[in-house]
Amino acid sequence: MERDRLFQLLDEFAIETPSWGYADTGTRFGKFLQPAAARKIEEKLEDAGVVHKFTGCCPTVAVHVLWDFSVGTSAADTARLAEKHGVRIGAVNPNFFQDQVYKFGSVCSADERAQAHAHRHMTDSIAIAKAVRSDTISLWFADGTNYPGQDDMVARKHRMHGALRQWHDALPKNMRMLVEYKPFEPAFYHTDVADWGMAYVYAKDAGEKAKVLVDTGHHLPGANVEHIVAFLLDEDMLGGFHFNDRKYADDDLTIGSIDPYAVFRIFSEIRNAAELHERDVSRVAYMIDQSHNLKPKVEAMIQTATTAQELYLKACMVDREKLQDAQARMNVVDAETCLRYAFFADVRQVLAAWRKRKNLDPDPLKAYRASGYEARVAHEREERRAASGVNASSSSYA
Ligand code: RM4
Ligand code: MN
Ligand code: MN
Repeated sequence: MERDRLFQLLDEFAIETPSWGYADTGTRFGKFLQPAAARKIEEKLEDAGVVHKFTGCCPTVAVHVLWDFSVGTSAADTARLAEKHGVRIGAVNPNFFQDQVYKFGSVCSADERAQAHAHRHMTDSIAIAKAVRSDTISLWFADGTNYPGQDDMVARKHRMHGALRQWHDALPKNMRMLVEYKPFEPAFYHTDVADWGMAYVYAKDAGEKAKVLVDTGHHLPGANVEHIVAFLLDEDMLGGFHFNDRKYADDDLTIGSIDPYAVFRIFSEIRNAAELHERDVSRVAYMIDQSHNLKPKVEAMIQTATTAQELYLKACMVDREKLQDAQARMNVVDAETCLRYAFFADVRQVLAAWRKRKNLDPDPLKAYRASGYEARVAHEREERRAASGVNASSSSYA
């Protein structure tokens, strides 16, 4: 493929970073704190701005309503703050899992107080999305049960349908809602939106502004995620991604760290849909949902963005004509070789040239390290915390 075309595809490829990826996170066994980690939305946006400054491909930041907004602070001010740091607010993620009232679920719970609480939170979240001029509400439910017989799965399904229909109709015209699925955790017997098929049915039933969100870590082992992606794209039901990698469960590791070929195959199906099946893939939201427990946060995010670019670029380089020809001849080895050839191509030169053209350093991670940002904010943030009397260990999840 010609260099100009590859540059254009890179120009169009944006990946959204999550505010919670800049914060101290951990596992249920504990959390290791980093002096430079962001604790407040101001700091998260500052970090996100730095990631975009060095990579040029992370212009938006996903926010979590409960962790990033508080009563009394104006969401519009938060949007202005983002702009000050050179980024915009992207997907708005309501929180239907942390409040005590959600012990047995949110909209699927038989407890009407939990349902009402979830409805109020969704109304607030839509208002926040409007105020920050976001066009995406991203829904994930921890709803489910832990034991057989605990609740009626069908009654819960009906409750979910009702809520999603109502919310869909409450969305402004240009806003869409993404329905994320997950087969396990925190519910361990059944999850109310367990897989892509259920998410599809709920979204389809709710209306045309609802689409499916594929979190790459939310599948049972062995699932063919690129097939799911190709299928949803062809049905015009793929809303976007939460990218992360995993070895065992919902590990939230860095994209491509365990299996880069799997990410490449996902991107390859997207290019296939665009190039051979005339699908409009421009509204597919590429978002990151990772938890950088051990890595320095900003470094991890730069590594994430550049890895995503590399794998996307490789997928763009698949010779689709050759591939179609091999498929028509039913030559399995030639067809597979087309994918392998692109996957193993060295794209570093092309990426370096694209970055130069955009006045970016060809090596974003090296340039970031040379900037001394981490040491500077570690110092500033520790001082600020000490001055305000906030103890490092008292910070919440994000
Ligand atoms: C879930 C899911 C959601 C994320 C929460 C914190 O497993 O991936 O997208 O917001 O975790
Ligand atoms: Mn997710
Ligand atoms: Mn997850």
